[in-house]
Amino acid sequence: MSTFVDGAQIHVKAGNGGAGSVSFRREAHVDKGGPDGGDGGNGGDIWLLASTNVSSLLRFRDFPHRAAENGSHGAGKKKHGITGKGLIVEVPVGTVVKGPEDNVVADLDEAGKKWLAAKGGQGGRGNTRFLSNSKRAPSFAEQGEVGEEFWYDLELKLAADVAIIGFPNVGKSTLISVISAAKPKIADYPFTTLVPNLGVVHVGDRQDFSEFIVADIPGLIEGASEGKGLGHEFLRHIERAKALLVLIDPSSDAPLAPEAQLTVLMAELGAYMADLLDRPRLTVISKMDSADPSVIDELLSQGTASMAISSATGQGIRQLLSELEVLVRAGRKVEEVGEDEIVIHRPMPQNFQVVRDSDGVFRVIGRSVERTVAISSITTPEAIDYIQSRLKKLGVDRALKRSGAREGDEVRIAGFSFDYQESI
Ligand SMILES: Nc1nc2c(ncn2[C@@H]2O[C@H](COP(=O)(O)OP(=O)(O)OP(=O)(O)O)[C@@H](O)[C@H]2O)c(=O)[nH]1
Ligand SMILES: [Mg+2]
Repeated sequence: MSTFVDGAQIHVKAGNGGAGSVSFRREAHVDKGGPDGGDGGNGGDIWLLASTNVSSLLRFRDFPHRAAENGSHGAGKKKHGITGKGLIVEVPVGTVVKGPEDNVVADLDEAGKKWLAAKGGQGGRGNTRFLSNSKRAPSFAEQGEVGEEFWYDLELKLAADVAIIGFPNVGKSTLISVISAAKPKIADYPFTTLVPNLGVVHVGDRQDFSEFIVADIPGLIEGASEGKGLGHEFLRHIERAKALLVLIDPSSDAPLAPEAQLTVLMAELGAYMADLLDRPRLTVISKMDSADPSVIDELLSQGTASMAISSATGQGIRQLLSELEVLVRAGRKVEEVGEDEIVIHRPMPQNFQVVRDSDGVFRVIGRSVERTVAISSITTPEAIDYIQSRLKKLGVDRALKRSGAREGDEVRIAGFSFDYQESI
């Protein structure tokens, strides 16, 4: 519908991988059996999922942090650690995710679209994995990899699920102020509302909840479809609403009788856009506290409206919300037909990079190299040998040389610091 933009930040922390274990078999008569340290479990991933259960980014503003579980550590007897539980974070359909440079990294524009926001760290390999002909008793294992951690900006162009329609002064703004956190201007004269107000309505409890967005728009009058009153401008905001809530003023001082209000409103909607008349719709009597109960009974029994409410006393509001929820769900179902779940993976950079800091230190950045140095007992000569030969294989030596590293220069990889040696 409109240009209302909801924004929030989310912080995601995927689970760390568990550490690999250093362990040796205990066998009778053998001093030290073969290595039997199991691998650490992988950390849980965090995914964002476009879901129609949520309509706004409000929850992230209150609490932006989301974390997945860590993998557990490996153990002796080749026991592998348990994979950390991943997390699926539901976001409203239409959420755009932006990275640190304001670049769009995901556009979750269809229900069921999923995006990997933070990858869990891989579990470290246990010492069993380092067994070779030359290394019969490897005394080191890998640390688990640290899970990815990011801040993202979330943006959502809000579209109303329900548009409240009615004559000026019928109580549209009062209603939205009662069912949502919206605080529109309310006054006892027509055309108080000049621009639409959106409000997020929560139904249900924490575990089983749903949300939908309601738009309070300026009042409509006869001729609105031709531009009278606040006219056209605001009918536009009704176009994409999934359901319509029509409010009728039953009081004797209303400018038109209830049936006539309904007739005029329907005629204006139809004249503006014929298929608005096919939209799921609920017609409700407003301000029931201020009207003669017999008038209300009559309107209900003759089918002019299906229920009555009072924003002043709260009568009928709970029932109204559950009826609206049903309408919104039905409207959303129609939209979702035929959609399959689409999974988008974010490619992880596998290469490494050598950068020179202002203090002259060479830093090597990249997943594969950082993983290599993540060995638990990096102090054993054996582990250092392993790291050196592995870094050489990955081409780190050559890359450092090309970047101008000289004998004795400091090289840092993921928090470890080495002296560069030409010969390694
Ligand atoms: N007694 C009673 N008065 C109500 C109720 N709801 C709204 N009103 C009053 O009706 C008047 C108009 O309310 P608004 O909510 O501003 O009406 P609106 O439909 O948004 O009006 P416009 O923005 O001009 O189209 C205000 O004086 C409200 O206090 C109700 O349930 N009972
Ligand atoms: Mg209003």
